[in-house]
Amino acid sequence: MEFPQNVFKRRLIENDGLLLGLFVGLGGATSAELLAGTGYDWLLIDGEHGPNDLRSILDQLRAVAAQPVSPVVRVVDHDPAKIKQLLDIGAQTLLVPMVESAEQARALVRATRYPPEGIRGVGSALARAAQWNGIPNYLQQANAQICLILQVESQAGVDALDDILAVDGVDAVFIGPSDLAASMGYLGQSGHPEVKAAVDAALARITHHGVAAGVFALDPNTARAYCAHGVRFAAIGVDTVLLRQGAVRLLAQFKVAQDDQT
Ligand code: 3PY
Ligand code: MG
Repeated sequence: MEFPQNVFKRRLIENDGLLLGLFVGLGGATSAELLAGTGYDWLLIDGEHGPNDLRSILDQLRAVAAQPVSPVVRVVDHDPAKIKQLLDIGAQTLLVPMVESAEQARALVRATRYPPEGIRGVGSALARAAQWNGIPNYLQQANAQICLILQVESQAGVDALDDILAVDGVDAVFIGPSDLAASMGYLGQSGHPEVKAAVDAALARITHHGVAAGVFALDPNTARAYCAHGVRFAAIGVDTVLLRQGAVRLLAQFKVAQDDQT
């Protein structure tokens, strides 16, 4: 059995264009499977805000595995034990929220690597990631296939950005405008000019540092403007938002048509 290559990491390294992604927060395998066939480069299975646990994330990883889309799993916190479980069920690319220091970044790198580089516990006989020891030399190959994305989304994180970027093993840094806005005193106003300027500046710094930059923006014009800073991967939608907007729009359209007839 071959070791599954991390396509997302390879595409970042090879500079394979702008990778467009969608946040998946519905928490179900069927919706994840449906979205996996819609043409996005990557899907974020959201263990931070979505109603997910280890089993629902496992179901979604299985559901998207047959499609040419890269799953990225957002962890709920920095706990190395939870990170270990996600790696063991087969998540290769992790997005870690709320990173605010180089010390946290170093601890996260270590949580995702087997010794001597890190502290990941060894349980490959029990791990889907290793095909339950069906992949020869899984332990020797695993570290190289991990893609670690750190999410900077607070003023403290932005202040520590240069230190975080200098940490070996950080594959990418993703800016979260919603939490950044909140920490800047603009709760619910991620489109505020000062927030946008902070996002612009952070993305430019990440790119300047030679690290892959990522960002989240639901407004297409804002997303395009952010991407001008050399952004390598952007989340441009959320499944829950798309579903709700579609339902509301259909109802409104039907009612307008009905009113026109009367
Ligand atoms: C944020 O904007 O805070 C997010 O976590 C989404 O990227
Ligand atoms: Mg956030």
